[in-house]
Order: sequence, then C-alpha cells, then structure tokens
Amino acid sequence: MLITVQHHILQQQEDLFPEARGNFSSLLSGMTLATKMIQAKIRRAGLVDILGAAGETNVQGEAQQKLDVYANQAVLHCLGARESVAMMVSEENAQPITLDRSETGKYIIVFDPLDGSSNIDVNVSVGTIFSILRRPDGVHGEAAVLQPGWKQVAAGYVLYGSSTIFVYTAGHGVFGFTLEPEIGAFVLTFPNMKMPAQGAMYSVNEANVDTFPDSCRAYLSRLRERGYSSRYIGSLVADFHRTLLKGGVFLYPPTKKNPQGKLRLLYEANPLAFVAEQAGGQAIAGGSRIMDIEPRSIHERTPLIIGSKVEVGEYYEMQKG
Ligand code: AHM
Ligand code: MG
Repeated sequence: MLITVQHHILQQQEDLFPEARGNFSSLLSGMTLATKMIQAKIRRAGLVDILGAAGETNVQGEAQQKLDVYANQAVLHCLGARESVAMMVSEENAQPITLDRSETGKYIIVFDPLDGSSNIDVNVSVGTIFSILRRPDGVHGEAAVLQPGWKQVAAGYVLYGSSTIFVYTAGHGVFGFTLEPEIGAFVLTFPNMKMPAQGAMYSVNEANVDTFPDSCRAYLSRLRERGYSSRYIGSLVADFHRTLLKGGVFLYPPTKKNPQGKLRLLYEANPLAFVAEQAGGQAIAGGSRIMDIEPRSIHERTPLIIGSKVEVGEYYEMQKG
C-alpha cells in the first residue's frame, strides 16, 4: 500500500495527538510543500542560470534568486500563512520573524532552509532542517524560542540527494519518505527507521584535526586502528543521513577556528539529535547531551558528536579523561 506523508502525519496525529486538531499536520504539510518547491528549484540549478543569463530574470520573467534565499522564502511563505504558527526562526534571518499571531499561535518553527551551502554550486547533496516547538505562555520574543531540544514537538530534514527524502519524528519513531517525482508526493519508504548500534565509518573534517581536543584525536586514532573508514560530504544532512542508515559517527568538535563548534544548536544539532535518539542513536556536545543544553541565543553554536550508541558512548567516556 502506498502511504503518503500527508496520510501518515494525519494518522499519527489522530493516534498520538488527538488534541492537536489538524494544526500539527497542517504545519508538517506546509514544510513538505516548501521542500517540494525547493527541490524543484535545485533540480533545475544551472539550467535556470543559463535560461536567465541575459539579465536578472529567467524565461518566465521571474527575478533570479540565489538558492539559499529562495529556500528561505519558500519556507517563510509556506509556513507563515499557517494559523498555528506564532513565530519563525531561520538561519538566514538575524532576528526571529514574528507574525500577527505571535501571542496566539501554538507553534514556533526553527529551520535551516538550505544546509550545506558550500555544496550548492557543485551538484553535491544539500538539505533543509527543521524543528517545531510549542509557544510557551507568557514568554515573549526571542526568549520564547530559547528552549532545550527535549521540548521539541517534532523535527526532521529533507535531503536533496540522488532522490529527495523527507525524514521526521514526532517523538514516536522516525519515518522516511521518498519523493515520487511523477506524482509529486512523498511516499513512505523507510518505516520506523533504526540506526545500527554500531557502524564502520566516521565522518569529520580531518583538515581541522590538529586543533581538535586531545581526547578527540585519540578517539579518531582508535577508530582507525580498528579499521574504520572515513566519509565526509560537508553537508550535515547528507553526512547525518548516511550515519542514520549505516551507523557510525559524525563529529564537528571544537576547533581553533570555531572553539564553540561550528554547527547551530537550535536548527542543526537539536533536530538531528531528536531524530538520532528516536532511531536509537545518541547526540552529545562532548560532556553533555545535545537536547539538554539550555540555549542562550537563537544562533548559538555547539560541538556535535552524533551517531550510533556505541561510538558516541565511547566518545563520551574518552572526553571525560
Ligand atoms: P551552512 O549552514 O552554512 O551550510 O554550514 C553548515 C555546514 C554543514 O552542512 C556541514 O556539516 C558543515 O557546515 C561543514 O563545515 P566544514 O566545511 O567546516 O567542514
Ligand atoms: Mg546550515
């Protein structure tokens, strides 16, 4: 039986959140709509430039936009119109985007519209990451968004790879859907995803190794001694998706250049940590669980060590010294 993402979300809502009254499924379907728009644009990347090369407009007379700007606007547009959205926070906007419903809407959406920016122009996989939080009563502005990851209601990502895949969790397992381009629908292809307890690959930007913490360098040598292989795409969503399916570990530890880590807590680390834990994996910043960190600012960075239980557990033990 063909199960579309819409059908699946509605089903989950009826079974698990009967009080949600359509709000929640409307949010997730807004997100799938935005990502379908983004993927359509990505699939024509390069072509659109050629077709519009004479000026700033393409053949349809539309202004050309950089993909990350387009992706941001697609999400803002598709979700900003949903009644239950109170506020949105995007990697692309310094401040939270407050809406008319800032004091009444039920949910806050936090997202990275197009992750893997260095890969956009070279035909390598990129992604969109999102997290959904409840709007807390009596807390206003940016403070409303500063919630630890364990409070997320749902989270997920879309990977624009050799196919387009939508992966999400609402706290009751992880589900993956592949876009069937002929019919334009995401269909369930990965029911109840589980990360292997252990893998055979690690994923890290090794050019930074000289400035990693000593325990991290020792950890990587140990994995190499055991015969681990290395894979690094440089798009977090793609590196994470491989780790989810095959097991192993992805690391972005503190470096000299980024002593707090490079990745963003609210819209990169937290949503992927939620997915990882729901799939049986783990996510830590070193000594602490990612989803327990109390954020202090919306664009805060964090070290991220995420993946299989065995590898992440071993990192945790080694960093304790
Ligand atoms: P971005 O949000 O500007 O795309 O940066 C985040 C990206 C991640 O996708 C990826 O894991 C990381 O940056 C790669 O960083 P580096 O090039 O330092 O290895
Ligand atoms: Mg990013």
